[in-house]
Amino acid sequence: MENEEIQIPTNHPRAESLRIRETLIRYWKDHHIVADSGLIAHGRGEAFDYLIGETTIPPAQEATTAAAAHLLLARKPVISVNGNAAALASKELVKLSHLSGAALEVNLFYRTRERIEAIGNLLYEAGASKVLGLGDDNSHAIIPELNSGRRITDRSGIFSTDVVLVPLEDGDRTEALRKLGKIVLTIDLNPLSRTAQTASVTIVDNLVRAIPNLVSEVNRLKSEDKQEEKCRKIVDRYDNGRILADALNFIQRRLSVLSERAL
Ligand code: PTJ
Repeated sequence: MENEEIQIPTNHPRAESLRIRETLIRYWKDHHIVADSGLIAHGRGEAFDYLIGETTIPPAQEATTAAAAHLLLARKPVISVNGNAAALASKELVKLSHLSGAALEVNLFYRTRERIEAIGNLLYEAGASKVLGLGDDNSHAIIPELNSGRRITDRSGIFSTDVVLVPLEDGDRTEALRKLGKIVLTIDLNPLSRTAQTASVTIVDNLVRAIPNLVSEVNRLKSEDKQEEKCRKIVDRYDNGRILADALNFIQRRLSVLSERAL
């Protein structure tokens, strides 16, 4: 967590969760970075975070390793940044971009010029050397079959990439990107969402834990001997259907234990 000013009592049992909420509200109200619906989307995410125990579960760790391997194997990786991701993890996203060589591109569902510029500025303040998606019509390329603002991509970024990380996504774009033959990596606390179900790699975890974990995994894999061979093995072995089943089974088992305790 970063950029926070609001005073939350440190001994409050939900202090961290409240801090995250306050950060999102501030980036919605004061900076116009988070969309109105971004607050609602966060609430849905929080509910699923409760179900997994607000911790990184083993299937998320495995998916994180696979996502890191994909980023390192990619010809031209891109990290797609929306309002919630920028508000919650701008510095970590920039770190991930520098470490993995992935470009940062602002790409919004609720697209306005004001939000695009505000998110671009936030990423530059966080240390980005280049941010795509801020340009004029000449740099745009349209993803077919999409109606939301997300269809407008940067020709040299998401449109031409082989691997794209799309945290907190809507299902339509994930499907459209997969149809274009791209490897789609996502971070989504809801293992039942269309995004989670259609992505190539789904990290069922909170973005605030998942991005720092991705940074660590990219760092670790980069320091390994025979990095390419190891990354190739990781992605070849990876099965996203099994990871989603494992995440759902984790929730099921946890709820069983909790319901027995409640008796
Ligand atoms: O900034 P914009 O204009 O691109 O809009 C961004 C939102 C998030 C509003 C837009 O993409 C949207 O409406 O997304 P959805 O369809 O509500 O999906 C968001 C998904 O992210 C849901 O499945 C949530 O459970 C999940 N989610 C929410 N907060 C987090 C999260 N997953 C991981 N970490 C979170 N902090």
